[in-house]
Amino acid sequence: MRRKHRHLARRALAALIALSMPMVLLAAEESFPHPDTPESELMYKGAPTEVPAEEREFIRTDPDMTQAEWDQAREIYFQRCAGCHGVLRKGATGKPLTTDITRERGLDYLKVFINYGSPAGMPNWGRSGELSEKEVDVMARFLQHEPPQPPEFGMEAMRNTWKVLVAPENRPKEKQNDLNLDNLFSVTLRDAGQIAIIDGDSKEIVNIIDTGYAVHISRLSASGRYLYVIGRDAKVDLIDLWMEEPTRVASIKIGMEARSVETSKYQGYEDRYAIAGAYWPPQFVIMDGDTLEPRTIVSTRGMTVDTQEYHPEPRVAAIVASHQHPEFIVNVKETGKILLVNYEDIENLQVTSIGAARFLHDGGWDASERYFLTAANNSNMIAVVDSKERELLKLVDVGQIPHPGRGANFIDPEYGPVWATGHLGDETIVLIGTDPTEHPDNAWKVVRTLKGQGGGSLFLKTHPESDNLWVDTALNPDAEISQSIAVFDLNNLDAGYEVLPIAEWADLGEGPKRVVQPEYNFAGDEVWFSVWNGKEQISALVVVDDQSHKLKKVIKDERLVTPTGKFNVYNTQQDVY
Ligand code: DHE
Repeated sequence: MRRKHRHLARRALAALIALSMPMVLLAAEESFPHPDTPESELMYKGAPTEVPAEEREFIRTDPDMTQAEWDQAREIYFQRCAGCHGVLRKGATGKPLTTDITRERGLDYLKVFINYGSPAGMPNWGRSGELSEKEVDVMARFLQHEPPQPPEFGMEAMRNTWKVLVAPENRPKEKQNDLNLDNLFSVTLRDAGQIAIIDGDSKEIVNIIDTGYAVHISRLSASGRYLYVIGRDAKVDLIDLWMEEPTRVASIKIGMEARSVETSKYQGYEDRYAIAGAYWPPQFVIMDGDTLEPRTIVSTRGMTVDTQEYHPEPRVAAIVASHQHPEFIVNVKETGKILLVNYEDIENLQVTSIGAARFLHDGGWDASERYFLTAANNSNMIAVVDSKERELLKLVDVGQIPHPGRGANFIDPEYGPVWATGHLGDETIVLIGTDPTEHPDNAWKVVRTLKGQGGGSLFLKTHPESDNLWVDTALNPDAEISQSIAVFDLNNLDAGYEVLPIAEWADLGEGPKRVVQPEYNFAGDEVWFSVWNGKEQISALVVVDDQSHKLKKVIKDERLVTPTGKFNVYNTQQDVY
């Protein structure tokens, strides 16, 4: 058993190195026996915190490090440690590392800790060989200094980065291309800092557009004309799909690190506003939808939901646009609060704060688009918000580290309408009842638990026209599992799942070839998967026929570097999932 574990660990490690996610090295062999932190979760925290060196102003408070050591340590900290311990070291999913604690522990203790890790999930950086003896020593000294704080990023900084490349008055008055916009896909090319626009009908690449560093997600304006893309470097790009060739028409940087962007969807406000949430500084900004002109910035610093202590860097995670009120719904991760941000009068902004649970991350709507279901991932809960009544309905206990993406809505033959999530930490897929009117006994309860291929699941998807539920296991350490997909028959959930070898179908040769994020086409009769390989390796998109489960097309092109998220225009615009 232990040997198998090690073997898987080795394979996972090799795969992730190839995916150029430095932090994943924490998943080195010796750290896997840690009982409380699933391997897949350690991998998921893998992406570096990207605060460009020139934008960091550090204050050194003690003289016992040379400038070179200081620079090296802060780089290592931001790349490897900040994701768990927080930029300010006040603790997030990892423990606080403030100087009152680190100085009391002292140099030797810290060195042992960094070398050997802990059962609570701290990786064994030294033993795994990821940090040299010298680097462990530098880090142990660095941690006893006051944390260097990256600068704030207020209105002046934002405006300095804001560019309107094509003014609204110079844009087309009607669509200038023959593209079937409803079936267009925006595909994240993660390590290239680009997106690919792909025609879902012909499966041809329409064009490749440069965006931010390690692009994260795309979202659509309510009309479907404007595409918004955000990078981890907090750069937002606005793309006009009506141009002859979809082109960037505005861009802005809204901070130094970010993951989420959304647009106003309430009747009368279509395409009016965009909102982007930052990890650093902890804030969100409301912008004009057609130019990205920043209008109002709101800090998310504040008290945690449970202990009611101040948290200095609660990051903004998922944001959705309410269909019931002119509001954005903003997940604030570390404080565990869900903010309802009313955009009727952004000069006199009204923000309602709903206490949910810590570690809010991703989530989506139920099929009626009234209830927002969102993961409080390290709390192992799904929070349910009634966006009409503007209140928290329930915190539902689920499996270990739920990760729904936006989730999947369908009708369970026995329990009625449900919304489903998979988990990073275990193999389960839970179905939560979402119909308090016709099925009140099942509402906001786990009505069914399916067993999938394994942990490390990031995304699952179905479509109103489909009878299938597709579940990825992209971060499972077993290559066979991470490179394939499980598909459940929604009419016969007890039958288990079929496994399709998506990566094998792509026939790419070497590399980790993780199969990630199912996404439907407009008609709901095709499912697209990314086969996410290393930056220097060949990746692909694989299109599968939803009904027959047969391979329809492999889209292979040297420009498709590390494809991950795919966003069908219509489904994203209409919140169909
Ligand atoms: Fe994501 C969504 C944060 C790593 C692919 N990711 C999100 C959202 C957040 C988030 C807050 C929800 C946005 C919204 O709905 O408004 N992601 C983070 C991280 O903090 C984390 C763990 C580490 C990091 O440093 O970024 C992380 N994410 C990843 C990846 O490694 C993935 C698999 C590959 C990649 O491209 O980086 C990845 N995240 C995605 C995708 C979505 C996403 C594809 C959108 C899913 C959807 O269907 O909407």
